[in-house]
Amino acid sequence: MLHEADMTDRVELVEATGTPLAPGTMPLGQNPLGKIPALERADGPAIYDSRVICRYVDDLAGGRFYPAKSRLWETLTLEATAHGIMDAAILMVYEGRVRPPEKRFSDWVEAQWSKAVRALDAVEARWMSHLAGPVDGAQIAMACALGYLDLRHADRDWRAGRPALAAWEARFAERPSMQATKSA
Ligand SMILES: N[C@@H](CCC(=O)N[C@@H](CS)C(=O)NCC(=O)O)C(=O)O
Repeated sequence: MLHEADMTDRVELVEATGTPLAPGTMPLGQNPLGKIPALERADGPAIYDSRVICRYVDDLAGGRFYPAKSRLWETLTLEATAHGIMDAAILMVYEGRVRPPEKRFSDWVEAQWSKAVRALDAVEARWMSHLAGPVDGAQIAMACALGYLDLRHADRDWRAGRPALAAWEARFAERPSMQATKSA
């Protein structure tokens, strides 16, 4: 969102790592939930949760990425869908990375993946016309969620059976914002 809004020069990025069990360098002072991202502001308290931060950045940049009603409700619902995919994908990662092997619960991991599958199928079936419209917060969130699936769950092959979404992602991934923030 910072890249799309042309605001990168107004923000300093600070690295943070941690998990629910070991918060490490997570910004606990800025976000009591111990999660990233959080945004420190010169003119007020820190704000957190990427949806809140995106709205804030968009507001500063002129409000291009959250359209007027009634499209706004679509944008927010599709954005929430992307966040749901990411939340499920992150919980799957934590199950493998944080939980001791003898306590891992594969049914629970698969249940999380089922959420992602249903959401991806819904996007393929019902949301392609929205994705074809003007770039908005939902499209940015969806592209990030798909990028995260490629990074952490490539073996699940989210593109299989979803040609429209796969084609959309390939085009969106060419945007300079996505190129500049590609996960290695
Ligand atoms: N809804 C939040 C989710 C953020 C999130 O889950 N961030 C992960 C990134 S690794 C995190 O900070 N996890 C640490 C934890 O859950 O303790 C957002 O969009 O900002």
